[in-house]
Amino acid sequence: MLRTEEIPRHRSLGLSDTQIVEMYRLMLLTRRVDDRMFALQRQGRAAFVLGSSGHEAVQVASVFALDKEKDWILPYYRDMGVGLAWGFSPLEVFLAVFAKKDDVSSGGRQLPSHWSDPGRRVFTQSSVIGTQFPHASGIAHGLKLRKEGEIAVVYGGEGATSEGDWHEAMNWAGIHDLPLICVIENNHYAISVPTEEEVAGGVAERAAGYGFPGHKIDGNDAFEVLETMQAAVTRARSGEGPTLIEADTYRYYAHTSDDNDALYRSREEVERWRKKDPLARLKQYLIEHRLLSEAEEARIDDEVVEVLARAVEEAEKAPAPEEPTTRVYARVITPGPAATTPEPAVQGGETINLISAINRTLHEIFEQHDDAILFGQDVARRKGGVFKATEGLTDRFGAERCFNTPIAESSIIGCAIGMSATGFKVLPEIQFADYIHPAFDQIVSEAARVSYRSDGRWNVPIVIRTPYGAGIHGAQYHSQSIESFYAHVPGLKVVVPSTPADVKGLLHSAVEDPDPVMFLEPKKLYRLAKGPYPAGDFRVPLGKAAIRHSGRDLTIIAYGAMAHFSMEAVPLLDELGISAEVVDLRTLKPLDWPTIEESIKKTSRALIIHEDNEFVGYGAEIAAQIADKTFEWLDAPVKRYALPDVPLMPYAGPLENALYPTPESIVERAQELAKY
Ligand SMILES: Cc1ncc(C[n+]2csc(CCOP(=O)(O)OP(=O)(O)O)c2C)c(N)n1
Ligand SMILES: [Mg+2]
Repeated sequence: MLRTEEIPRHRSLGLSDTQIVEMYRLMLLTRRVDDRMFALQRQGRAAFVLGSSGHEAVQVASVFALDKEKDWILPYYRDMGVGLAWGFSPLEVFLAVFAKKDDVSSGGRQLPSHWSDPGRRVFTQSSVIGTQFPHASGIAHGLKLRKEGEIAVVYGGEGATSEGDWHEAMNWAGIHDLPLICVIENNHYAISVPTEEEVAGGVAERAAGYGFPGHKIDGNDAFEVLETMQAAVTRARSGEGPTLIEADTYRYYAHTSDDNDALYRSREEVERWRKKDPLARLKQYLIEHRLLSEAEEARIDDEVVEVLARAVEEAEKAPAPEEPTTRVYARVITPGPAATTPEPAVQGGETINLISAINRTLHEIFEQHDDAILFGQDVARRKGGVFKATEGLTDRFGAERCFNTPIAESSIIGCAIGMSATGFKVLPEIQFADYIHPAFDQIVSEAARVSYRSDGRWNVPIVIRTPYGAGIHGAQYHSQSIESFYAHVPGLKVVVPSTPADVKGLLHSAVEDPDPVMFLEPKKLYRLAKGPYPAGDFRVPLGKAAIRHSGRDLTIIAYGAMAHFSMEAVPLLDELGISAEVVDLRTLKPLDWPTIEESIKKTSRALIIHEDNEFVGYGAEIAAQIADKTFEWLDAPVKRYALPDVPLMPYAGPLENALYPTPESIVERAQELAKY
């Protein structure tokens, strides 16, 4: 029996009687949504569903500790209770289940239960396990810089804590004492794999390694969840830093509607967990405290059933989406009209090299955009980057705006994505393109897809700068060309400058663009390419190639260092009586096709040059388009001058020299083509 003087648990945690009954209603609603979704799936009316039954306490109670008017959340696919408690309506839930046009999270482009809504500060989710954690750290970082007391909460399963992204994100959060709470719903399985086969040690214990508290709690006890969350919220809001919460729980349905859980767990095990059912426990509490009469319980039950019936009916009738090709980009760039004459020379301006131009432009960007932030390895303070691109930024603009990161490339990009969601212009630097591969997933699965998968409601205005290419005797891991990996991906824009003026014009344009831009810097040209640096406002639009030299006999299509060397080949070709036109693409995605087309119509011969391997390289696409669209104009086969299938570059000077194109070797190829 209760002692009369004892304060009921919900009141001691600051909840009114109405609020605790509301918590129960939301948990019940969550349970019933699940039952309804799985029934629809079995009837063939919904294609695929993900259950949350069993997880209701950790999901719903955790939200009761938050401020829904200002905090940010990143729920994962199992978080129906988080979604409903945060304010997604049953109608919104079923619009996603039926993949309808008005699905607020994705407009029917993403699986159901993948929550998203900028208006309610819910960042869009992919299905890639673990990628949300760096986003959350980036969001929390942005919120910390904004100093308005908001916090971020990210959810995930225990299986996700094995992903590198999780560790990188926790490390980042620990380094910066971020206002972040990470809630791990440990349901003892990652699909079929039991925890002991996937998690060494424990989840909560891992927080100690990152320098902040980790709590293991009974995730089926709504009060324990609320109490732990409240302490974590207080800690986060007061600037003390992150908290990791591992909530022990269990899921009743199979992993998804596609999974057969009988293959990896027994009915007895499920029944054992049902005895600890979070919903039944809260209901029992309410009854014991005379907060839920039989009549009230029946009324809530009926109301939930009716709300769901109406939501299903309305959602099923709602219109289907119709546009599969829109919102790939926040700003679509349609190249054209064609450039047909060389760009006028830049007037005035001091002659400087490419790396100085990058440094100057970054200073200008920081002056013009108060919200510009740059981070990467060794970029800060006096070091100013291994190539000096970021020299002086920390001193001039402060350590909040230009700072060093751990050697963890996935988090560099993932946190940039998250921080940009809070309104910052983020310029992550990857020290060498050869080391961007750990961030491939964050670039192609996340940054590139955010606009499309959120039906255009989120976008990722980040500029990823990285030095790329060979010719500096950097061997195999300081020489790679990476452009074709990224030019292949819808949602990205890919830029390669080759002159100091273009650095200024393109980098400003990239920062002003609302989409993720890969800004690939040909490091061979850092000191080699010199030219005037335009004064004042100067922009080169993305998606616009430059005719560097006008010619009649053939068109050389190149970019980066190869555009530079092609220009050095021009006078040599002139001496041989060959008039070469040089097209410097500058933007690889989107491609300025009209300029190529006009040039081919004039010269009837195409030589495409890049320092990447030829096979499935960027030149293959250009060659295919030329063959396809200008076939009647051609007088010779389309030629590529690119590198053989060798991991680029070998270290020994003679080996690299044998492979790396030079003005002289370009002349040879051009001569052959001109003769054809
Ligand atoms: C990177 C990645 N690998 C594999 C998968 C396939 N997959 C989807 S859910 C899942 C299990 C996740 O388990 P956990 O994090 O414990 O969350 P739970 O589903 O148990 O709530 C796996 C392996 C994926 N989506 N992403
Ligand atoms: Mg799990």
